[in-house]
Parts: sequence; structure tokens; C-alpha cells
Amino acid sequence: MAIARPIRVLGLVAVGLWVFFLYQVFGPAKIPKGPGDTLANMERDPNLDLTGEPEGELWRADKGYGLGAEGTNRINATLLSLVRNEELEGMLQAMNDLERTWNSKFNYPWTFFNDVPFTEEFKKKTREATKAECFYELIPKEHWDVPSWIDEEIFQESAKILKENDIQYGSMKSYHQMCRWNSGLFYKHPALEHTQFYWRVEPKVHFFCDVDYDVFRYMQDFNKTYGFTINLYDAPQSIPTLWPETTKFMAQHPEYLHENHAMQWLTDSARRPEHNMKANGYSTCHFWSNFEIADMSFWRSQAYEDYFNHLDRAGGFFYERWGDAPVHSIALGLFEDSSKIHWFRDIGYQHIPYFNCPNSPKCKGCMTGRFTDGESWLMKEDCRPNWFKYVGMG
Ligand SMILES: Nc1nc2c(ncn2[C@@H]2O[C@H](COP(=O)(O)OP(=O)(O)O)[C@@H](O)[C@H]2O)c(=O)[nH]1
Ligand SMILES: *[C@@H]1O[C@H](CO)[C@@H](O)[C@H](O)[C@H]1NC(C)=O
Ligand SMILES: *[C@@H]1O[C@H](CO)[C@@H](O)[C@H](O)[C@H]1NC(C)=O
Ligand SMILES: [Mg+2]
Repeated sequence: MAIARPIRVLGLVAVGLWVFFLYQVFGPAKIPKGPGDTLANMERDPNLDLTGEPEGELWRADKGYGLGAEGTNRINATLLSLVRNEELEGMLQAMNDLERTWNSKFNYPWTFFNDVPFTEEFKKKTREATKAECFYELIPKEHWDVPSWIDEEIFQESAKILKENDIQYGSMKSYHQMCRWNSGLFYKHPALEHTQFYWRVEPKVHFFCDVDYDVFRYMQDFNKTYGFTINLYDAPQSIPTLWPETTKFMAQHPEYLHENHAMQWLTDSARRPEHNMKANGYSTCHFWSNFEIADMSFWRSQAYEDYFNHLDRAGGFFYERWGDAPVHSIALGLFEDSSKIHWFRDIGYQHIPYFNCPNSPKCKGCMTGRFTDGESWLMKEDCRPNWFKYVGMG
């Protein structure tokens, strides 16, 4: 009996799908055995090794960290959050984690920023989540508004392209404003004029490990400019001209390149050649800036000021979707002594979908050495192997 061709094709497709289904269910497990399994250049995830505190003299909470005037050992620093009123629950959760593991011992103030006024409820509930002082700051219009040289029509056209490329939040204008503010404006807020260090905290993040020393003081005493926990690849389609603009800038300002730069980390093409190609020469490796503990003197330097202004004029915060993470990271990798960038391996941290989870009795609630609890293909987004290879674990 002759079977019509379209029916035969359909039959074959059905069989194919069935086989695919069986393979999905019974095929080899896709979950990597451990983080080290899938990482070239990183034989074993260092988070599997027992982790203690950084070496050297650390400041403890036994004295000088009481509230108000008793806190004579606290340095010039704040916890810092840009957050929306609607994110109150997530903010409280993040605060509770950080207060429990660290800040209830050291009582650093919290400074909250918003592009609209905070509600009384937001202020009341966040104040209840800490013994420390809380400040609520409105972002000046001229820091948040889309700059005059950005063309609305080009922005709308670009947003379509970003959407076609599956770039998350590509068409959400406020997301672009947020990235620009976090890149080059937050540290210019008058409320931070007399503050040097900050620890950035986003709603919904988690902290897992007890930290028993003053991390700000650690930054200051050990001459650290920037501390990170997670180091990732970025989506190249969100930043096609970021590196070309950077190269142009560096041609005008070769004097800004630090002799102990991290250029190899920024330009590596060995591990993910297609990322480097699509980002026109940038590896896309960056510190994941939803966590950052840093010295604002770096952002306030002439080199960074000039770099940010160059990028801002180039328009990529709106016509592409440049994030503050790659912008901060490129600047650090070029202008800063890379030995001043510190991996806070002892701070257990999660922002969906990635973790930093050390092997330490001080940690609870995360799985040691786990990098992600998302799909296993996310494993390849880990750029720590390159950071460790080119710069180290300091
Ligand atoms: N006040 C305010 N905060 C924002 C806005 N957009 C983003 N944020 C904050 O900026 C940070 C990053 O935004 P988020 O939505 O978490 O982006 P993601 O982490 O990249 O998914 C979070 O702390 C948000 O609360 C905004 O329009 N207004
Ligand atoms: C804190 O740091 C800021 C910015 O670097 C500086 O202007 C201010 O004088 C410092 N304040 C104290 C008390 O050290
Ligand atoms: C930090 O820098 C200061 C001033 O340059 C220097 O005296 C000190 O030894 C440095 N400390 C460390 C731990 O590198
Ligand atoms: Mg977030």
C-alpha cells in the first residue's frame, strides 16, 4: 500500500521526536559532576578547597563597632542599594542575609537610592531590618534622565535589534538608565561626597557565610580598589562597539594604561573565540557588579571620568545595552593595578542564577563549589578560570 509522501515525512518526524525524547529522559546526565569538570584551565574549582579568611591583620568586631559614636573603628564606607519601592520584599531578604552574616557586627550605614521618592513603608521596613543608620536618597534628574544627545528614534530602532538578539531588557529604557547611572554617576551623588568605600547590594541576593572581619577596613589596609565574587562572560550582542570605543579611547590616552593591567583577561580569545569575535576583540569577561565592594576614588579618577564621558558620548548605553559590569571591568582591567583587585572567595553569594559558595564551616545554605543552579549550559559563562590564569587568586 502506497503511503503519501507527506505522511511518510510526518511519520519520520514523529519517530525522530520520540527518540529525542527518550534520549532526553534516559540519556547521559547533563549535570556536570563538579564545577571543575567543565572548566578548561581550571582543573578544580578553588571553592572546593577549604577557605578561610584572607591573610594578614584583620579588624574584629570586639570593640569600636558599636552604634553611633562608639563606632570609632568604622571607616568611611556604606552599604549601597539602588532599588525600587516595589522591590521592598527582596530588599529586606537581602538585608536580612547581610545583616545576619556581617553587618550586625560592624553596623555600617545603608544608603538607598531611587529615581522616585521612597515610600514611608519602604523606609520603615528597611529601618527595622538593621540597627545601623539608613539614608534614603533621590537621584538628581540630571543623573537619571536620558542625555540630550541620545536620539529617541535611534533608541527605538536599536531596541528592536536588541530584542531580535534576545538581549534581556534591551527595550526597557529604565534598564539602560540604571546601567548608565551605575557606570558613571552613582558616586557623584552629593550624599556620597564624604564616602570612600561602598558595598553594592541588590534586592533578592543571598549571603551564606559568616564574615567576622571588617571588609571595608580590609580593602583600605591592603590597598584594594575593587572586590568581586563572580566573574562572567557577557552577551556579546549587548556590547558590539564597547571594545572598539575603548580602543579609540586608549589611542587618545595611552598614558592611562596601568603597567600591571589585566589586558590578557580582557582580550582572551582562546576559551570562547566566538565571544571575542562578536564583541570585536573583547573577551566579554567581567566582574559581576551586582556584588561589588570598591573604593570610589577609582571611579572619581581623571582616567575613569574621561573614559566614562567618552563612552557616554558614544551612545552605547542606549543604542546598545552596555552594562555597568563590563564598563567597570574594562576600566579596572586597563587603568588599575590588577593586584588591587580582590576575589572575596570567603563571601558566599548568590544573585540568580550564579553562586560563589566556598568550602567553609562558616557557610550555610549553599552547595559548596556550585556555580549555578540553572541549566548546565550556564557553566560555560564562568570566566574565573581566565582571571585566575592571567591574574591570580589574590
Ligand atoms: N530605583 C530604581 N532602581 C532600579 C531601576 N531599574 C533597576 N533598578 C535596580 O538596579 C539593580 C539592577 O536591576 P535588576 O532588575 O536586578 O537587573 P538584573 O540584576 O540585571 O536582572 C537592582 O538593584 C534594581 O533594584 C529603576 O528604574 N529604578
Ligand atoms: C571620606 O572620604 C571622602 C572621599 O574620599 C573624603 O572627602 C572625606 O574627607 C573622608 N572622610 C573622612 C572622615 O575620612
Ligand atoms: C599600601 O600602600 C601604602 C602606601 O602606598 C604602603 O605604605 C603599604 O605598605 C601598602 N600596604 C600593603 C599591605 O600593600
Ligand atoms: Mg538583579
